Amino acid sequence: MGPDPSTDLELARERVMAATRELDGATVRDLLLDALLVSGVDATVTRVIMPVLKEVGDAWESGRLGVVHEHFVSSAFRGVLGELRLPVQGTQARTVVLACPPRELHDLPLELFGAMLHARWWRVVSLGANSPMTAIGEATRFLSADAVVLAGVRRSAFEARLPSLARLGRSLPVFIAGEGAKALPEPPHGVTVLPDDLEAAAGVVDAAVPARDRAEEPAARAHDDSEPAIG
Ligand code: B12
Repeated sequence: MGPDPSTDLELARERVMAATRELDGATVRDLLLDALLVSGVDATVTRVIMPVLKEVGDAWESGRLGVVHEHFVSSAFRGVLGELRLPVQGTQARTVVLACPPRELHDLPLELFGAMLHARWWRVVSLGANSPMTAIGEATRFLSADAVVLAGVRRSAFEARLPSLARLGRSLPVFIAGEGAKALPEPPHGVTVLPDDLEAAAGVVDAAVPARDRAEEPAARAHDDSEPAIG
């Protein structure tokens, strides 16, 4: 019998947390790349990266870890995610724009979500934190994007943007996520609130926009059951 992958991920989580306390970036990177290669993006994000992010966030808030750990973990995770982002090409690739609305700085869960969409063969274009709504609209038009996902912790991040969201929702599927999105009494027409669970949310976005040309392109389906290569 081979090793139990769930035990391995539990161990990886503990070791990533320990390396974070030590500010040991090389070990964090090695552990995460190993987990990604062995267990894939979904499992590594939901079972290792998110729990560590939560633990560091909570510990930072309560003063058990310093601001240094919060900055370190953000930067280390972004570095590893960057290494994953090999270009997704081919006619069946879909394009998603990710962004946080103006004045919203909590972008890390959204970046992790991007990695999960990338693994589902989406070309992910990330505008990051504090993105003007005009820039988000411009990016979706320029890229002929298939979907846009916005995330925010505070309800005000979305509340002040309802007309822009509704306008955007008339031209492509718009998804909003995070505590701020869930706190809206009612999202505008054309805008869907995603569940907290990143895997479930990735399923919702993935199902909303079927991959193009799949039936017509049997040769291009060689990668179908796999994720884009990890660099
Ligand atoms: C790290 C952090 C920051 C970092 C952000 C780093 C980054 N680049 O993301 C920095 C330092 C920038 C920051 C700044 C601020 N923050 Co802050 N921050 C946190 C902290 C400690 C952790 C957040 C985190 O990443 N958690 C880990 C993730 C995994 O969990 P989560 O955020 O709960 O997300 C879950 C779901 O909401 C969902 N989800 C979230 N995003 C997305 C996206 C998608 C696509 C999907 C599908 C799901 C999803 O996934 C998770 C499921 O478990 C929290 C407190 C805490 N302990 O959580 C405060 C917190 C979020 N911050 C808060 C505040 C108020 C601020 C500040 C205004 C000032 C301050 N007091 O610190 C500023 C400015 C914020 C701004 N203008 O946007 C408040 C928000 C309260 C509110 N609802 O209004 C919190 C809750 C702290 C508190 N208790 O007051 N912050």
